[in-house]
Amino acid sequence: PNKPLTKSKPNAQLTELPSLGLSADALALDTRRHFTYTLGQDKSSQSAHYTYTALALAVRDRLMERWKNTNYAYDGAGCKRAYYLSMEFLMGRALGNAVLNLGITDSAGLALKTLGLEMEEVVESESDAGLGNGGLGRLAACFVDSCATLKLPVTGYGIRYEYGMFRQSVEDGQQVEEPDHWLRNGHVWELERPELTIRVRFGGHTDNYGENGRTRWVNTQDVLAVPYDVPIPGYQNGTVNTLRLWKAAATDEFGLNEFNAGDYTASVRSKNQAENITMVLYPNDASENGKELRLRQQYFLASASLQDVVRKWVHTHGEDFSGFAEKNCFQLNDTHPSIAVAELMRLLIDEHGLGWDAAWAITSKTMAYTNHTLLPEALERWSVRLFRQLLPRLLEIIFEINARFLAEVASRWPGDLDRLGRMSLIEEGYEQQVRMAYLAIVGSFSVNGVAELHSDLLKQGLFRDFYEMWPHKFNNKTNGITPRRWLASCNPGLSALITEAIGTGWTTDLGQLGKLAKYADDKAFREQWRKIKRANKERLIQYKQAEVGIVINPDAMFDTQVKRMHEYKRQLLNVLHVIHLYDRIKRGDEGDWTPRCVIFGGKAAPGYVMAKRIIKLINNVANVVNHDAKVGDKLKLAFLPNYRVSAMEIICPGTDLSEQISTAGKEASGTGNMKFMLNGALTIGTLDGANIEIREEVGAENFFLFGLTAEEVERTRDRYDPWSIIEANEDLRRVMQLLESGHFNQFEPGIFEPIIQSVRGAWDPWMTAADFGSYVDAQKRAAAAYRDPEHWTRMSILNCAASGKFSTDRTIGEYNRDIWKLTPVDALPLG
Ligand code: B1H
Repeated sequence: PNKPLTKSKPNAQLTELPSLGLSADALALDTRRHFTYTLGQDKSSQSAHYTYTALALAVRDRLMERWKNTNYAYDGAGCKRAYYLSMEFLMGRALGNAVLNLGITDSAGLALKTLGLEMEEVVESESDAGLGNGGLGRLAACFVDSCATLKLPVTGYGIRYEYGMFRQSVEDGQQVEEPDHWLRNGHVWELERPELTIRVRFGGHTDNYGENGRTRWVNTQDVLAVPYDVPIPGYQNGTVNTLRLWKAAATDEFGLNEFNAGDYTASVRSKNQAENITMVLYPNDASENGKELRLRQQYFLASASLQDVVRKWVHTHGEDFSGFAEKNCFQLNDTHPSIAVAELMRLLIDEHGLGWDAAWAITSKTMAYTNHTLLPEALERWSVRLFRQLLPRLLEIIFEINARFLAEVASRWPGDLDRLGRMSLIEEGYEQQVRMAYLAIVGSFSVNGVAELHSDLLKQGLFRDFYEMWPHKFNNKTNGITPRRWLASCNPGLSALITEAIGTGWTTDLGQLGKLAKYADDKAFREQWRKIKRANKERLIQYKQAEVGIVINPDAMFDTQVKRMHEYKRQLLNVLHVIHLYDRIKRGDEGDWTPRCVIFGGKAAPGYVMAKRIIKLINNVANVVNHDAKVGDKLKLAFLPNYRVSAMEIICPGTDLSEQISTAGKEASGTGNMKFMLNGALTIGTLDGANIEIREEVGAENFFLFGLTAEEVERTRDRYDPWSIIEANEDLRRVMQLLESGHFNQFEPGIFEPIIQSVRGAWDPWMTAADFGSYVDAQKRAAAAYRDPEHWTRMSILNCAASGKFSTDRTIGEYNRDIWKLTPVDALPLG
């Protein structure tokens, strides 16, 4: 598709256009034009989807001109660039974010009004781009927003999954998964770029040729990678960066053998095989997938993205790679794309003729690795056998990297064979495995964790040997969230009040929220603050009540835990507390009661039996609690199905109490904790991940702390005795009795046995019983605080005021200062 015109040269005439207006009139006119001409609709059209698409196209046009001018500026500056390689980008919806960042929220709303439409309704037509599981994918989405806002030349590279995170429904209290065919109604926020297609190899074998014994990888089965570019607008700064997502397509010769052998249908079948690579997102959060197709996806992403960058380099610099490392940096989002280390070596050596040492000098100055979890079940290992079969050339390179690396270890620690075994990129055993995290560390100049505690634990534990060898590589980058989506866009009421008090600066300089602290003592301000929270709670009820079918009292304390379902996150501890509250009501212990609505949301990996059983428990307890007349308004329990980005945009502004209750040492950072804090919720939490830093910022008196510390968890482990804990705690004993009596599963005998066992088991790695008592105490303190609205509102304001640190603008500023070292570049002004 990139065949140039030879006789005529129309480029300038075709592309030179006056810039598009941002007024309501201009937007309304273009929306009508797209509705009529692009989409072929007329006055009989009833479809909400077409009105959404028409407006989105009008907005997209305005992004397009800025996008072009951003690329001109980057190319013209010849600046250093960074690339964020991630298997997940959990973008959510784009329209509201685009109008906010273009500064046309009001005019777009007005434009729709003149057409008889409401923005709130129109945005609902857009499906979430759910190309991620949870925190790791959403972090990538917040990062690209901040990069564009900071005018940094950063490109996101990811996969255009045909099916994103599955849709969750609840039947009989159980999770049911349905495919998320999010592209079904078209996707206006992407631009296919077939002319930039890249070939990715799989299979085959290697052989040596020429006098110098160069290696080539032959007889491969190639797959095409077609880029789809998504615009990433900065906040009202003229910059539009690029998220480039790869789709797999078959080559023309794919299936040719079968075709020539006369088996046409078999040839088409093998075409499907190629396209399978980008068909579906693996729905496991913080645990390994271990499937061949997953390794294919990882290599596909790494190879296509690196080839894309190298191709562009060669286009401007020829085969001189001496300046490559000074101008390019790849940030690996967890180990998932870490095969990039070996792939860059392959490209430089096999395709561009560099020697090993030159190639290694470039690679190890170009790669940077972020670790997101200490959980052993998430540590990626790929069997050497699978590697040899799928990526034989890459395995050779990994072996060579390992040989040279181990030689270095041996010379540093002569005779320390134990250490060699521990640090080897290849794990020996029944079957040899490649340790992907070690490959990432060895090949990178920077290794970072995602919160202070997490980064410390990496150095002391998982990566201790590597820290000893290369202390300078290790650093911390505490996570953040983008204040554009997570306050300006999702909470217009609070945003307006904040802006009225302290001005608009906070949207790009979140530290300015500190100026709110003095308003905590202003009674009139507190009154307004409370009114807005109350309206957001009404909005939450309105959006979600239908889904849960119960009547919710907006004056109750909204106590929310939304995140992936995982044992280490301890949704179970929260349910045990709900059962305890129910038990208190039933036994008449209702003095000084704070009405509460406990809200859960989250998806369980389809194969994670225990997590699914906990969903079932939540729903069964809800069924009993919500229908008990004696309980009434005192306690409600709701499981909101299909938790996702767009749901959080309604949930976090309407929450009073944020549940961040993981077993200390297990949640690397958390980012939901930050969204709630920014929107004025108080946190009940353990000393885990970024909770520690949240508490530091807001002060101990404005945070409900409970539970063992990470150190105590480790120290207590061998002598953990849940039976005696349960015996000694009457509240917990009664809760366990209710559970064990089958009170919540009268017609489903035994279904909660595995959950009961997990609480009672001395092997319980999450130590739920150990923290129950202090959790109940902290909940009591929260309930008491909530009964004093002036006091609570004060703390709510102080939480928001102290959340400035948790902007991804700060996080990305640190990545840039310490790792990428890019210079911001202004987009060219519009013509
Ligand atoms: C996080 C993952 C993750 N850590 C494997 N690790 C996956 C691992 O599909 N997989 O194979 C998917 C996801 N996700 C999360 O990252 C942490 O648990 C959070 O604590 C952290 O806030 C988030 C962002 O750093």
